[in-house]
Amino acid sequence: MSPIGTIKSYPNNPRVAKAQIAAAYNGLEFDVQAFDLSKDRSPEFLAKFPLGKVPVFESAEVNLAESSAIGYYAAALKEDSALLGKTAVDQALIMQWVLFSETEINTHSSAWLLPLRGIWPYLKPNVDAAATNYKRALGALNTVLLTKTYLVGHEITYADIAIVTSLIPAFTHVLDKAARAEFKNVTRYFTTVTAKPLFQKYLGKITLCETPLKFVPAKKETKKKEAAPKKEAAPKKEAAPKAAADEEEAKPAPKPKSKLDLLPPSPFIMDAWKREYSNNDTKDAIKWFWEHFDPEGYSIWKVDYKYNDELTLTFMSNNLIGGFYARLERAHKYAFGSMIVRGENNNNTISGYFVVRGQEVPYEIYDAADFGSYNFQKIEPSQYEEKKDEIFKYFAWDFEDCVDGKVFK
Ligand SMILES: N[C@@H](CCC(=O)N[C@@H](CS)C(=O)NCC(=O)O)C(=O)O
Repeated sequence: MSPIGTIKSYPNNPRVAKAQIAAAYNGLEFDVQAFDLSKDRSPEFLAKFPLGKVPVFESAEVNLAESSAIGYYAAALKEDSALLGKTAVDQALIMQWVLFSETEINTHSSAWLLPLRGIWPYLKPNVDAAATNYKRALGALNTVLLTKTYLVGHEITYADIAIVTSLIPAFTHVLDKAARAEFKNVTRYFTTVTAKPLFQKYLGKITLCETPLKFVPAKKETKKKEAAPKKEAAPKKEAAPKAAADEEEAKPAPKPKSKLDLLPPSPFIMDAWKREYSNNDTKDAIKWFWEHFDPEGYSIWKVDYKYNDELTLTFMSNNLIGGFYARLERAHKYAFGSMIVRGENNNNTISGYFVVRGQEVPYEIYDAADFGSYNFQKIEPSQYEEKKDEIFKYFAWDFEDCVDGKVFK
C-alpha cells in the first residue's frame, strides 16, 4: 500500500501518532519525514505552512497543518469509516471530543509540562493555573468515563484517538500513582486504549509516571557556577571552584546538616579533585583521580536520562542538564558530575557519570525535582577497571558524537 502523503515532524510526537493511528484503523499509512525545527523552516516551507509549526502534511491532494485535521483526513478517506460516526449525533460528539483534546487537554498540558521540562520559561502562577485547568478537564472526562468504555458508541472512534494521544505527556510526566487514583476512570480508559495493537504500534511502550516532574528555582549562585564550557573549550578550562562565595551573591538559606558530614573521614578530598580537574588536562587529572579515589568513602554512578527518546534539539537537551544541576544546590560539597549530550538534533541522549560521597545516592541529590528523570546506576569497585576508559571519556567529553555538556562541580 502506498502512503497517503508525507507528515513532517520531530520524532516521537504524539500528535503524529494520532494521525498514524487514525490512518491505520482505515488500513492506510503515512510516510513520516524527520523535520528539524531549528533549521528546516525554509522560505518554501513557510510559504506552504505560514504558522511554521509541526506536524504538517503534504500530498498531491492537500497540504495540511494541525494534527487533528491531518488525522481527520486519514479517518475520512475511507467512506463510512466507523472512526467518524454514522449519525449526526455521533459525528458532533466526536468533534466535541477532538476540540476538547486540543483546547482543554493539549493547551493546558503544554502550559503545565513544557516549563517543567525546561522547554518554556517557568512562571509559577501560569504553571499552577495550567495544572488546575488540566485537572478540571480530567475531572470532567473522569465523570463521563464512569459508565463508558469508549467516548462515542461502543467501539474506537477518532474521539478516543485524539483524547488518548493528548493524555500521553501528563500520564508519563506528572500524573503519578496517587494522581491516577484520583482519575481512575480516565486511567482505566487510557491503559485499555493504549494497549490496543494499533495504538501500541505507533505509541510504543508507555511508561506511566512514577515521580512527577517538579520545578525548583535555580539560585543565582548556582546559575553562575553551572556556566557550561563549549565542546571546543575542554571542561578543564573552567575556573577552579572558589573557596568562598562572592560577596555580591545572595546568601544561601541556612543548610540543614547533612548525614554525609557524619561519615568517617575520607582521604579523597572532593575539592582537591575539582581543582585538579579544573586546572589540568583531563588525561593528567584522571591519573590523579584514580591514585587518590577512595571507594569506601565515595561511590561512582553512571547516570542516564530516562526519556532520551523524547529529546529533540540538542541545545534543549543541554538545558535539561542545566535544569537538573540547578536543583542540586546542596550537593556541591559532596558530588562531582560530568553529563553530556551525544548525537544530533532529534536523535540524542543525555548521559554521564557522578562521583558522590558515601555509598548511596544522597538526599542532596535524590531530593532534586528532576531526580526522577534520571537513572543512577552504581559502578561497583570490581567494575572500575573495565569502566575506566568510559569514565575518562565522560569526564573529558571525548566522544565523537559529543555535542555539548555540563560539569557539576
Ligand atoms: N495544534 C497544533 C500544535 C502544533 C505545535 O504546537 N507544534 C509545536 C511542536 S509540538 C511546534 O512546532 N512549535 C514550534 C513553534 O512554536 O515555533 C497541532 O496539533 O498540530
